[in-house]
Amino acid sequence: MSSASGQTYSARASKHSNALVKRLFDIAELKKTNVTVSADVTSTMELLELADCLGPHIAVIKTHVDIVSDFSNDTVVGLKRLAEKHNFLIFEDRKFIDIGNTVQKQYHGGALRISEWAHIINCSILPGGGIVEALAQVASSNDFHHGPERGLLILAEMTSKGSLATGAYTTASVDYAREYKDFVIGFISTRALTEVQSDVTSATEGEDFVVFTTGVNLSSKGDKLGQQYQTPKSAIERGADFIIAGRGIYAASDPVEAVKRYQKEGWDAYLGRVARTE
Ligand code: S5P
Repeated sequence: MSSASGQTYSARASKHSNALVKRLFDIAELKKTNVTVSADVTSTMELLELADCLGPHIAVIKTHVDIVSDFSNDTVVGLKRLAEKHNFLIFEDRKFIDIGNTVQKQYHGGALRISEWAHIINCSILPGGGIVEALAQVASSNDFHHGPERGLLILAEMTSKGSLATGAYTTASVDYAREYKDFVIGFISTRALTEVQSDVTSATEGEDFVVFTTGVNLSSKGDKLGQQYQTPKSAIERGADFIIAGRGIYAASDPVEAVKRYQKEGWDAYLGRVARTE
């Protein structure tokens, strides 16, 4: 596990050079939560209701706005308002995976205009480093200085059965993160990756990438379509800084009671990890 994993969120915030990561760690510490809810619902009303009732207990809301059947400017305005009200960040899980010229248009324009409202996005590095360069160019463009602070997570591993995001792909994810470390804030992965051995790059002093782990569920081991789950505790012990849970929270009979359980289990596991490193 990376050395950063053993430190508190506030210690990491105080040393981090990236303003968005500082803010993320500050939110975690202030609200005592490392939960990202994956709000995979299909209408604006459901999305905003979830964001409002879960808001006090989450650090980040993860969206798939392309599954929201009535997506419009109201969806974005509502989400932004709730992000301010409850102090959480917005992560659009669009998983960009194309040539640079295409992803620039997908990030910036189209019907979704993701760069105008999402603090965090993610991409696969299957197309090579050009995808990261292209997204970084959009994020730093002068056209967007009015938008939110922005950062990228590299999809370095996947939780689905038979995933090909392993081995050389995962190592290359770490290499690209290091190459573009001003824009890449971390990884979607099932574990801390900074000790991955690479022939191309090595960790720099104080390297601190944020690990978001999906496939987290307290009561299920997986679904019929290949999803594979671990618990919040196991995810944090393997190096997750933020746990991402979808159906375990939003599909529970009482999502607020559920999010509180994920919050407590995630936070206790984090405190345990930090205490063991002291
Ligand atoms: O490897 C991955 C990467 C992601 S981003 N596995 C995943 O499940 N995800 C996303 O996390 C997926 O798209 C979904 O939005 C969420 C998991 O949802 P759950 O209902 O299975 O917790």
